[in-house]
Amino acid sequence: MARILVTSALPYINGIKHLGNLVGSMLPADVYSRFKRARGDEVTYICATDEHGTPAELAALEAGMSVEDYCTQQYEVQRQAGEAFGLSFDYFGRSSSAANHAMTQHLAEALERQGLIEERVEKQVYSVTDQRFLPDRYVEGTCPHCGYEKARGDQCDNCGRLLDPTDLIDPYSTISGSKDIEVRETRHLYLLQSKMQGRIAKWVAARPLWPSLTKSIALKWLEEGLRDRAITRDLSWGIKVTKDGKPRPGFENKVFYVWFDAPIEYISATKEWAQESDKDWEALWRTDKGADDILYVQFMGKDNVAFHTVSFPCTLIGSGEPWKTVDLLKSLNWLTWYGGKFSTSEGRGIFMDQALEIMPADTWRWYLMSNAPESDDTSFTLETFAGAVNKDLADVLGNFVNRITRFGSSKFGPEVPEGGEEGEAEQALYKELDKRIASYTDNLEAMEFRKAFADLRAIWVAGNEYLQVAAPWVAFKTDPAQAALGVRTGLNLIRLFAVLSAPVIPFTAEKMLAVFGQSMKDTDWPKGTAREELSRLAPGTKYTTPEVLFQKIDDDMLEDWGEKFGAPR
Ligand code: B3M
Ligand code: ZN
Repeated sequence: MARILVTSALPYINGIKHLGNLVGSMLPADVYSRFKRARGDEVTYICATDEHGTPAELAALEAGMSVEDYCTQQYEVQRQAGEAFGLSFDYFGRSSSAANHAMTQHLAEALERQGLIEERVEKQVYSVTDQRFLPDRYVEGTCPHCGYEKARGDQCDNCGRLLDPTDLIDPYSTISGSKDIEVRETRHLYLLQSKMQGRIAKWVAARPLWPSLTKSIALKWLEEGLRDRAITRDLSWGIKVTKDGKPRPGFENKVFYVWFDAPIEYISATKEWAQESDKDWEALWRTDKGADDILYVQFMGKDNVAFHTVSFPCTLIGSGEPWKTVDLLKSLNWLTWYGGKFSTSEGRGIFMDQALEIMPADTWRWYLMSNAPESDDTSFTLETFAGAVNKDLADVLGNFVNRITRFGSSKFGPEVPEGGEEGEAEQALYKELDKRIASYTDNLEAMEFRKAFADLRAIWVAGNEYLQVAAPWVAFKTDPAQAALGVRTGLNLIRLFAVLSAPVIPFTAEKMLAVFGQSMKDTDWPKGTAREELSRLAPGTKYTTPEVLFQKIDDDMLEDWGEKFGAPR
């Protein structure tokens, strides 16, 4: 039994997440956690909302709420959406928690003791009208290179050149549109990442298990050379800056940068979870307290990889304390909305709450994971979603369950029937399943989700093909014992399908197991041969006939949804 710590990138607080966010981090982390738990490993899956930074302040302003109240409300919205999607967090915390304040201040002070923090004065754009310093992306103006009028403070989207906000001609605040902006001096804490170059390079080189997308992003940053970065900001909402546990002089109106405190919340949330459930958080995070044999796995979208392969490790390793760092890092590409961008700020795409209003969680989970944006970006369309639901779930899996339970109970009563002799049809089934289950398990282990779920689909198909050949409805007329074997094998397949499918469609898996009065709690991942797995339900086991598992999506529904979500045609 392995001990595994799983974290998924913290969803930002400014509104409910869309399907692209979901498949980019939380959903694959959940599937992996469920798979590992089913195999008997001790998994702790931690997540939280990421609550600091300018976007949170602006979202609260727009909602006409205090930022505290806004975050509390949105936390609850996200927590509920996660639960409705079956995300099996052991703990879902908040980066604004007292625990995270304390841990963030602790780590910053530890870094300072290691000589890795320096106060520096820098110039920054200040909006007099908005009464705030403007992060680069909130300043726009005319590009000095190409004349594009909506160039952002960090980059011109027209000519692609990197910019400094002070390069812009006629700059204005994107918050208010005001041109009443000036450059002011401000003092910040800098984390001296340049001094960490050698240590981080060595640490990255010692992570052989990282997939190529992850590794290439980390190496690119190392090649460019690590740069010192400001870890404080001029904002009021956030974690106060301290020195020796007291407010740091000159930093009274400043807080830590959101990207400094957010990953630290992985630790703080674990600590909160441990306090509530009487567990040992240090055994998960401190290598001097037992965390050296933890497998730590992170999940995130590709835009977050640099922060997790360079910045956060700088914090942990630079502190000089024995923190556990990530072993495996699964990064995902983008899910696009018909080839374009899902967008929270522009409300484009389908959001977690809306998704569940129209179809059950398992249908989305199946579609998203079997089409996970792994090697490339993947385009979401309602049509491909309908295809996955109608073909894979309704025709292949749902229909199988329905057909066999109905036929079996009508001919043999509500118990697994006995009799019949194994022949070629069963042998062929065992052979195919042995191969596929091994491959499926390996692919889940390797977090190759698309491949894994292609295997799972093939496993369901193999069951259907077996029924086609065994044809108990034909055999029944001449050889009821042979028909009983077909039904018994079919019923056992339902149980096996449920166990194998539970990581991705947990709600349906429970319904399938309930047919036999079982639940995921009483089962474990197949260890034996397919033949052994398919004799687990002994003759005489009672069973029921479930409701239709998956409703199909028809053209009218597609049309409605297309309009509702503004799908491009
Ligand atoms: N909140 C993801 C984002 O908003 C960010 C992840 C933090 S993980 C520590 O893009
Ligand atoms: Zn330009």
